[in-house]
Amino acid sequence: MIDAATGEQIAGAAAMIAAARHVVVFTGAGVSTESGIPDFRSPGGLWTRFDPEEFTLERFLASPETRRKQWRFLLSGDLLRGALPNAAHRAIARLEALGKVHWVITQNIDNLHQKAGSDPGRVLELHGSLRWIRCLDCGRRRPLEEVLGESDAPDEAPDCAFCGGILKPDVVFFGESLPDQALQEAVGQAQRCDLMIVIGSSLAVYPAATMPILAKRAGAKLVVINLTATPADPFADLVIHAPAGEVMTRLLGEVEKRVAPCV
Ligand code: CNA
Repeated sequence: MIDAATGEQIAGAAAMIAAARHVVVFTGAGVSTESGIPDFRSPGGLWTRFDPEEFTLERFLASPETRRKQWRFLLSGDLLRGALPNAAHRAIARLEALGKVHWVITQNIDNLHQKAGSDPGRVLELHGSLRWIRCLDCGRRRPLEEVLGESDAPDEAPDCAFCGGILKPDVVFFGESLPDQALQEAVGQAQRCDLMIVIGSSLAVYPAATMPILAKRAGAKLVVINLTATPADPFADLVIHAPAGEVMTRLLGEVEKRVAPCV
């Protein structure tokens, strides 16, 4: 339930969106928890169940056993593949349709912004996407579903059908660089926007977490919507500590009143 004070904060955020000319949304795992995908750092999050040390490129390459473990983790129980967008993803897509969100920069690998209707050409995936698989030997990039469709044992870290090389989910592991093009574009958008809205990120993972700092330094206003405190709270213009789905639904309603008034 949104209390009166939070309702006022949301109305304030809506006024900022209505007044802004170039709005960038920056999302993290917290925007997808309401779709049933655990985040990393909340209680019960993925790091309480898996060891982050396992998810380095070095470990992935080290042995078939660690590769199998990582494939199982990424595909476990259709956790990410079967997930559906929630109210927050849908509200972001609707704000885009209203011309009030221009780009989405996401750390997520779950494809839920695109599934909710955000223009795929305007979603920058800083940590890659689980819907793609890349061969580390021949470099071919293919849809996950296609690769899984060819495999008798989808949990078993399949080899490349073309060259027999090692297949890796096209997501950024610890120790890997971020995709250059997405990172450059994200930096450009962060510096160009006049309003950045952070939704569901602890802002603990770098360099992605520099985006709000870059935006603020370039003169943008900053809104943070997150369940818990973040390092950006002290310099944000508005901070809302409440669930993303409820906040974004209410926020969308408030923006619609301002930019598309009933006649
Ligand atoms: P994180 O560090 O786990 O932080 C998530 C934040 O979201 C926390 O501060 C929570 O308090 C907050 N949060 C959780 N639920 C909600 C909610 N319903 N409403 C509002 N806030 C909420 O995750 P970050 O994204 O900051 O860290 C970056 C990592 C997480 C990236 O490398 C991602 O690839 C990675 N990740 C992605 C997914 C996904 O694709 N859905 C899932 C888990 C982890």
